[in-house]
Amino acid sequence: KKYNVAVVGATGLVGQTFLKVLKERNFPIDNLYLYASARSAGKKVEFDGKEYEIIELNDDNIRDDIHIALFSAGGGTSKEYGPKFAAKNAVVVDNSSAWRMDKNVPLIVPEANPEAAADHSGIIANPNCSTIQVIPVLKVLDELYGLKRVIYSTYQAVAGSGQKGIDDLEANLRGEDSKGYPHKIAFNLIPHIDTFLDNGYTKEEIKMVEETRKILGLPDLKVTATCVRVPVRMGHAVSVNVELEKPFDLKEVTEAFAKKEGVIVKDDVKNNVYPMPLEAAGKDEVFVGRIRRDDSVENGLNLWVVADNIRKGAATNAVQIAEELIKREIV
Ligand code: A2P
Ligand code: 11C
Repeated sequence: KKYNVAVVGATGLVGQTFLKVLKERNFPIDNLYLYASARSAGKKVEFDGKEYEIIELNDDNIRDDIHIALFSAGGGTSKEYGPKFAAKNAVVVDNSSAWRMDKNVPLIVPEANPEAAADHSGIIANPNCSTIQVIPVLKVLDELYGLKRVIYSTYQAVAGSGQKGIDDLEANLRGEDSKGYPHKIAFNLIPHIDTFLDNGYTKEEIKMVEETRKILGLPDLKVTATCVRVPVRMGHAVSVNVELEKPFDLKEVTEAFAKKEGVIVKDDVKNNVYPMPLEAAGKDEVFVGRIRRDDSVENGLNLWVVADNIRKGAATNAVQIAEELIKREIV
């Protein structure tokens, strides 16, 4: 069976990667509808050797034969148009933060909670990129030993800000100031992603906390995060400090990660092998290394997790969710 698929935000960094990933995974597409803003209407985009014309997203252009709609056109667009596509019987897989914490919206990382897809009411949310990449690894630990507390410190690439982030890094390297970031990012670190809240945390940090709890189904899990933008083009890295409920064996942990679908262990420090953004970029898996005990607490573990934030962190995870919908005959 083949499906009618819509991509909303088809001209963007994530939208273009949706198309790449759909093609690579041989997604069973019957008709493809590519939406973007009025700015791009009529523009031609290629997919699988065929040219498609960009459709302007407005109320009159929402087709009623769409089975699956992949959205990545900003939170405002998802808030407004997600329900409108769902009302026309499409299942929306939304990459924005608009719907993630809505209790009627499943938030899914297929390596952890694919079964949540069954409870959708037309919209399924794709988590934030920095959250997605740590979940497959945490899921393994939760199943084996139980999670007690998690501390994240992130090192996030400029591609997380879309094309404008990449443009700022390149402009800075030419000596120019940033247009989007509040400071220069080249040769710098900015401990500020998304906006600040009254409690001194950024929204990005709170997203990591809340989304981790929701996806793992652990509403009381102790989690905290510090999120930092780094002058890396593509690929987020996260230092993850975990306290487990039960004692663990390091070799057993490493073997369990290696067995987990979608996770690749890169941990051979004698030969300088550990995950890095340059190697993770362009890949769909999550890479984990620097696996070592934290002796400052009982059952403590330190990990270093890297992934392509536009692939596993956005497009690939969303397409995997769409594949689950087909596999589970939900669509
Ligand atoms: P457009 O190219 O027409 O502006 P990125 O994350 O790389 O900035 O991409 C954002 C994507 O979301 C683009 O495809 C962009 O289309 C699309 N987009 C932004 N605002 C709207 C809107 N109001 N309606 C439809 N698509 C939008
Ligand atoms: C970043 N994580 O790296 C952000 C981008 O909630 O989907 C994605 C924001 C989101 O800047």
